[in-house]
Amino acid sequence: MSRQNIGPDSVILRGFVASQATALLDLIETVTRQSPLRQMTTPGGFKMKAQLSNCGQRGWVTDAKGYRYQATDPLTEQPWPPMPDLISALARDAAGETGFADFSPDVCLINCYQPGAGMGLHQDKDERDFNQPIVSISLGVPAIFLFGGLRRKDKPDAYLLEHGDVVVWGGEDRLRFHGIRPLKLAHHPDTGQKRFNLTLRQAD
Ligand code: MD6
Ligand code: FE
Repeated sequence: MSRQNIGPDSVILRGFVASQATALLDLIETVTRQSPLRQMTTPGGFKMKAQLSNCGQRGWVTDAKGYRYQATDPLTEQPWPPMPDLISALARDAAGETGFADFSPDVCLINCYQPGAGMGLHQDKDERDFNQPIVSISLGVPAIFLFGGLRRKDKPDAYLLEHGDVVVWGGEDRLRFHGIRPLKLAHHPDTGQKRFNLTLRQAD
């Protein structure tokens, strides 16, 4: 494992979950059998390019009414699948490693990217307590993560995120704009052409 600081309160922990990656992919498979990956629509009427699902007490959703966290999956009208212990434990360890003690995630957003899919620059600001960090786990095909500033027009830095890498960010970086460049066509032995990203938060 190696550590790369990307901001005053943000780090990339390279390979932090490499030895649990296969187990994590199996858990994603289990969760998404119950709450399938789907493309959601933004309040502005655009279909998101990444497919998403959630596990945990609540899940992040977007539709014509806006962005929010809610306890039920709008597709199944059932509660989201519970967050597997391995996922919450790894997120807590990664946060602790970075100086954020007592991180206790209640939401795990699952994003799935196919070749050509990316995510535009955005801020994560639907959570209640911005003192809590976000932990982000990358699996499968590598992607370029864009990490900007507090203003949309600030030029982002670009970092490669690979299978098993974890990003932890919070503190003064918590509201920085960020995104994912459209995924290049590539192959990973465990995921084929796809990239999965888990983002863990304490939303409530
Ligand atoms: C992704 N991640 O890596 C998209 N947000 O696929 C995010 O939007 C993100 O990685 C907040 C914190 C970490 C992230
Ligand atoms: Fe985000």
